[in-house]
Amino acid sequence: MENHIVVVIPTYNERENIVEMIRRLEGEFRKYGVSHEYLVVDDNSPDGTAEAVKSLGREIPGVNVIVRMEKKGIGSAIMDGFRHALKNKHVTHILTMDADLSHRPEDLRGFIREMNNADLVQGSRYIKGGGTVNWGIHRRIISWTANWLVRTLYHTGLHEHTTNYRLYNRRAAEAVLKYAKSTGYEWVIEALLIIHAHGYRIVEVPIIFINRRKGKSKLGISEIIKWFIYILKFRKTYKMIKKQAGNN
Ligand SMILES: Nc1nc2c(ncn2[C@@H]2O[C@H](COP(=O)(O)OP(=O)(O)O)[C@@H](O)[C@H]2O)c(=O)[nH]1
Ligand SMILES: [Mg+2]
Repeated sequence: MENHIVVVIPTYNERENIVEMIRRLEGEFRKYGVSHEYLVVDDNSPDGTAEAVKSLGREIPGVNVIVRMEKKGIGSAIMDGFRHALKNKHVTHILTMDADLSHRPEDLRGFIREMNNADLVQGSRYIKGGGTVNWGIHRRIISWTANWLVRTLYHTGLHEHTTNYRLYNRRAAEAVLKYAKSTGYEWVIEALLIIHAHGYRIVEVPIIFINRRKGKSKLGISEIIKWFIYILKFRKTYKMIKKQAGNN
């Protein structure tokens, strides 16, 4: 079957970023000639993000937006995007990215290269060729610690588990839909661990993460604390999924 990617982008108040994001992505996709479309999942952003996407959709074919009535978290937005995208049997892959230009469209190259070699291609700041730009020392320490903790507790052998620049194949996305329960930022870790518990193949490709220049981060201190508790508590569920998936 020919590859067809749906790019799922969750947004909350990203009007200043999303249009540039999709335009740049479109330029990259043109280089690779991979069949694709866009699905923005917006939580009724007061800044008019959804309207901006709709008007872009009149110019670029395959730009779609789902508007949810209230802000329900990044994880739940991506899952709604997955549910919607997978209804179409021609969809072989889902690419997830943040709307704020932190995930550079130019880094798409590595994802396309690996798309048929892995169930999940994880964009990684912590392998050769990857990195972060303009990111505060606090966020660096938190990110480094979380990644170290996940790698150590779950023996993933990976360097990055906490950023949303990822390419899922259909069976990986379906596994996540079946098991994921969290709705906020912890979903990003949960999704990866569900795929890992299945014994599916995960490959890292380098990305340069550029901290947002416009708009505000939605990740606050309470989300960060929830994250760490989540990493510790998920171990029981991880074992259960591993068993159910027959991955011993
Ligand atoms: N639909 C939706 N998108 C969200 C929500 N929270 C965050 N996002 C989006 O998720 C992406 C990552 O959020 P961001 O604030 O940049 O997090 P950070 O980069 O970790 O500081 C951005 O595209 C946000 O607009 C939410 O509750 N609903
Ligand atoms: Mg961001």
